Amino acid sequence: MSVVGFDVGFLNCYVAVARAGGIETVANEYSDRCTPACVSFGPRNRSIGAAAKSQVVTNCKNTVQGFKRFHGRAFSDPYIQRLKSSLVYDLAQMPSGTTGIKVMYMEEEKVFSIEQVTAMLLTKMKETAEHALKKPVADCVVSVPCYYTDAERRSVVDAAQIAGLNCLRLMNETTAVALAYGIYKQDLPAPEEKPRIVVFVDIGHSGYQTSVCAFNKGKLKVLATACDPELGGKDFDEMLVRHFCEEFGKKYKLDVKTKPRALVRLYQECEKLKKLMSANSSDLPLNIECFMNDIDVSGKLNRVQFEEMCADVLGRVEAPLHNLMEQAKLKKEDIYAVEIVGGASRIPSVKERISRFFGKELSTTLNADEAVARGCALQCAILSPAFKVREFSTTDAVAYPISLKWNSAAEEGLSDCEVFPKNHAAPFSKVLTFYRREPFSLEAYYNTPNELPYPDPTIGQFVIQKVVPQASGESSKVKVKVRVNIHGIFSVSSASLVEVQKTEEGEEPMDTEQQATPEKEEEKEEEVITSPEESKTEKKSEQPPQAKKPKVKTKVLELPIENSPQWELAVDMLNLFVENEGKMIMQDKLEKERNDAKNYVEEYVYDMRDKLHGRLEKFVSEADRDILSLQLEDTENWLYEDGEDQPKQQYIDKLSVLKKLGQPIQERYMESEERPRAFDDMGKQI
Ligand code: ATP
Ligand code: K
Ligand code: MG
Repeated sequence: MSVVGFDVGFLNCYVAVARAGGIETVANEYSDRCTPACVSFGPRNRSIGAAAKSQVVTNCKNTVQGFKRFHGRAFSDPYIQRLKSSLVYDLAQMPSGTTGIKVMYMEEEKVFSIEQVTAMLLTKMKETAEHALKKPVADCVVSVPCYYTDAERRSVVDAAQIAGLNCLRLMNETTAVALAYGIYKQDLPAPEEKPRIVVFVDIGHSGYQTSVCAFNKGKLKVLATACDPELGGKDFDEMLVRHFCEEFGKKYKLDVKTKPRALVRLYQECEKLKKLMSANSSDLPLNIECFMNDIDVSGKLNRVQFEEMCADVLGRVEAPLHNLMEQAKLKKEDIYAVEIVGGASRIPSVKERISRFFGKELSTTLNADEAVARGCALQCAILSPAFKVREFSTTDAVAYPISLKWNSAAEEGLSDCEVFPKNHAAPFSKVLTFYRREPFSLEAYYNTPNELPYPDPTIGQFVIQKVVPQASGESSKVKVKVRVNIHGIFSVSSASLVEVQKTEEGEEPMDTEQQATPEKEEEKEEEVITSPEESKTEKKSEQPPQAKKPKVKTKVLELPIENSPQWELAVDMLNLFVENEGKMIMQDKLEKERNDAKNYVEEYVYDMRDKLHGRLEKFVSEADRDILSLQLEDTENWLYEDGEDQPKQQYIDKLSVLKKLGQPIQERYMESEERPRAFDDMGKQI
């Protein structure tokens, strides 16, 4: 059992693991705890993370980044269509209508679904975790923005599965931060006392999330969340890029937007400049050599100018804070602390605005980059039976109100009911009662379309099958359980038909009442009356028979449900993606081995050439040395020509030919090195 937390950021990803010593953010193969959310496709393999990021300029059309917001979206979604033209790589429509990424991979044009691309990133992060833990990793908790809708969440769960991960919980990023904050606090109010109220702000590269949580000893409850999914570090970069495009246009007559490669470099330099600006208010230079058409460009900027050009972006910082406080019906005095995380929270003017809003100093007690991953690892530890960790319960909040609508039998037309209002506790189940003679369908949807980050408010269609009337011909009572699960995903989790059976005097009763399948996780549950019309029916059909005949037995029949959530990845596609990811992992491994084999040849050539004229000189005849030298030179030339791109075995063979000549020389050298030492040892023995 593994205990791992993954923060899948828009730009930066982090992996945290639980070990005996506690929670630890672990480094990747470059000794960096940050792994760029970047995947690059090549003629022979994929590169993921830092290796991919280094190809952003050289292989720009096949290097994808900034794909976190493509989950659960139709290709026709305005967000995708708007972004499409500004991306350096291509997007394409998947057969299902969702968004795919079009690249050249293995010398062929390929379209990968967003689930596959995120799975690739997760594969890399999984390897990082496995390397740190020195064992296979499957169980994990993965972070998502708290404003993610159902379709986005399901898409990420699928991505985890494609990467061979078992996602125990999708955790809202701000909630992960809240857990990382609360679990170590020794001085939280007792359960019966007034809770401590803390605001969390996470401003990353793509999105701005805020939440307000109530803490008591051993638990936290998210009271409300408010976000701007379109506000983050990238918007500041965008302003800088726009500024320098204009400036370089005037100064050097360059149309930067026409050259993807130049544009990518400008984005990189602007991001660096923005970061420097956080620590420095004086004029800062921006220089790029050979930027376009062999021209070196330069410019400069200071913080005051930067803030001026970002005034509109900065102006959006306060709205979610207002919204948050309004939803939670809290006053600024109620707030114990405001904890901020996320890379863009380091921008001084962002901090100032948040601080001014609350009228207090901001707390930065958490690691701004790693808190999300750490919170996820903590949650994974809590969920894992293999790991002992302080009990801490986390109740999250529903981000968008969820309604159900259905065809009403009693009245003509549609009826609907809000089953989960905004900020309703989650995970949570509710049982709805219907009276029906035949199968019926429920449609779940978000009832505040204006708040949604995408145009279609549909969550999914759920058909309750095999509904039949009672033997008497009356409608059957059908209990439908709906829930928002541990990932924050809505589903119709079960349905049952209550069959009324009359038993004759003296006759053995039929089956006793069966219980609906018990929930795996401990989850709060509640009965809801679907509508006044339904409850009227309830009285009508249930009371009279019960009053007359006490000898009535009921039997509960589980009913099959046909689930069609919006943008669901079909099972056969999912399986195919799992299989393909496995193949690509294998291909990357083979390519790595091939490259390693080539590198060994190269290393051997350089190493031997040096040594033949150095410490090995005395151990080889001139004639042999000339032969080997010639061989080494030939091999070097071969490596740059025909040998540049050969199967692994070719390199192994080349190396063994060289070694056949080199090995005896090295052995003679070793022997002579060992001799005096052996002599010394003998001396000691005597
Ligand atoms: P998201 O949370 O939107 O998925 P992310 O988690 O990848 O994105 P973070 O790693 O939290 O994002 O933050 C990255 C952003 O923070 C980038 O825009 C980066 O330039 C910015 N950033 C990092 N350090 C600084 C700094 N010192 N000053 C200004 N901005 C910074
Ligand atoms: K991050
Ligand atoms: Mg983040």
